[in-house]
Amino acid sequence: MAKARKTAIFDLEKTLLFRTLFLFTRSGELQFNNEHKHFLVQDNINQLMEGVKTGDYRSLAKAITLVENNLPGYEKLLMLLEHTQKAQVVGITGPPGAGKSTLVNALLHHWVRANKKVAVIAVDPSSPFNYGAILGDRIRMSDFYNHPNVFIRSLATRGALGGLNPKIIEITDLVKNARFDYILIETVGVGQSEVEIAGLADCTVVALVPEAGDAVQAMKAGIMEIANIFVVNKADREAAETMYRNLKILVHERADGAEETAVVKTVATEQKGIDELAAAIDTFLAGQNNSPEKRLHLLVDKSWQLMQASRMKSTDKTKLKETLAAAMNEPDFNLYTFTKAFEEQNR
Ligand SMILES: Nc1nc2c(ncn2[C@@H]2O[C@H](COP(=O)(O)OP(=O)(O)O)[C@@H](O)[C@H]2O)c(=O)[nH]1
Ligand SMILES: [Mg+2]
Repeated sequence: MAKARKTAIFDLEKTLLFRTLFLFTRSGELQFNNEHKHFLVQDNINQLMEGVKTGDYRSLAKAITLVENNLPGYEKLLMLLEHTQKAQVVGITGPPGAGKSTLVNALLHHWVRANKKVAVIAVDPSSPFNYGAILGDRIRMSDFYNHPNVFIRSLATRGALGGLNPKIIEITDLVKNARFDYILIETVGVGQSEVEIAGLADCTVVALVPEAGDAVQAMKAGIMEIANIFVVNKADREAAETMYRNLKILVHERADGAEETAVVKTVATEQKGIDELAAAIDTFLAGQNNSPEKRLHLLVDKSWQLMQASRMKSTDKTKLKETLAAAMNEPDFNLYTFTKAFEEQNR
């Protein structure tokens, strides 16, 4: 009897301990939930947009949350966006471990010193800028979490094709309205994402490391298409010089007499080569021809993607998987009949 009671008390204590721990670790989410309620109660989308446009980071963070999660009012918010923004969107992509996050941090140092306002959107799941990272890591990896000229937001990829957040177009437009000089988007290069980031960014920087020589050969064609600037990071390593020379040959061959793609050597951890990189970015941005045709092409692309996303909104991939798992073993299974039926049932 006594033993049973003791166990019961112990269980209660354990439960309380876990509850407290749970609440503690999830406090970020709790706050986030309160924000949801806040939206629902006040429905002050106009006010929120005003906040975004005056550069209030809290408003911007809330607005991104609203759009990222399709919360009530997000469509209205998007329709309030203006298209006269000056922010330049710079994409940084490359394989995991190339030093993209470190480069972002180094560029922040450079631009903040020049009194620029910079937003960072990190879609790299392993980025130290990512929410998931423990606090200590975030503090160690970025010197700018509380800097007035810097806004940092990380986004989950949410299994989107190509490793970008499915709402990246909308979120980038939102951040553009908050009057930054630069918007840096860090994405890990996984096949498609380099291509997608190239459509989104005004300038795409591809970060590579000396050891990536073979990888470059393998993905040469695709990567040459999208890179506006190559960075050979970790130039403190021996193989950097070879990598640099090989890249120079590649860009020279490709240019065929026209302007060559810049190749910059950096040691991001030591802030080396960052002035050159920032200069290369500005040179590229200044030399870009913003022809009406190019703009039209990009807008068509964006609009197309938005429509696609909106049409697929009611399609739940988990449910698709479950339904398919049951159907695929039927002797008369046919993917086309199945898909049509699934579509009709889930309209
Ligand atoms: N030796 C050296 N290490 C670097 C350099 N830049 C980044 N690193 C290190 O490489 C690792 C991966 O960097 P990170 O920025 O997280 O790479 P990401 O995955 O591309 O974002 C970290 O341990 C960095 O400290 C560099 O220029 N030289
Ligand atoms: Mg990273």
